[in-house]
Amino acid sequence: MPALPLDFARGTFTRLHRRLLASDWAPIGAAALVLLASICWTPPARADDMPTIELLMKDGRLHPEALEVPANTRFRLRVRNEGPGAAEFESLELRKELVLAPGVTRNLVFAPMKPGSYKFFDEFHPDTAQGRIVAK
Ligand SMILES: [Cu+2]
Repeated sequence: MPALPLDFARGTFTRLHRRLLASDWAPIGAAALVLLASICWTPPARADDMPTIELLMKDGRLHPEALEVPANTRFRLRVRNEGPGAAEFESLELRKELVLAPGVTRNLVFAPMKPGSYKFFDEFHPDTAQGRIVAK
């Protein structure tokens, strides 16, 4: 789950930012912010170069059921759950899972994959929602 630590770092950065600017420690805060920014700010530029693949989950259905992705390339899967209930993207072979409340969109970043077909499913609707990621 490479996206989570980054989001956490950004959130911490934002909170520190607000607190420091509101205090008497503003000059020291500014210096600390520059330091923090240099630590926290590097990864997003790289992250935004990633190809993004879209998956829609809706009431036990996957659209599309076969996701074509570039092989040997880090990519982002953007999953949207249109509901009405919760959905869970799960792939045992890729060791990924992501729970989505109705109406929610979340991202998952995948490490480069060898060419091949990898199964995934909606754990809340395993009878109807069976898909695969095809890396080419
Ligand atoms: Cu699960």
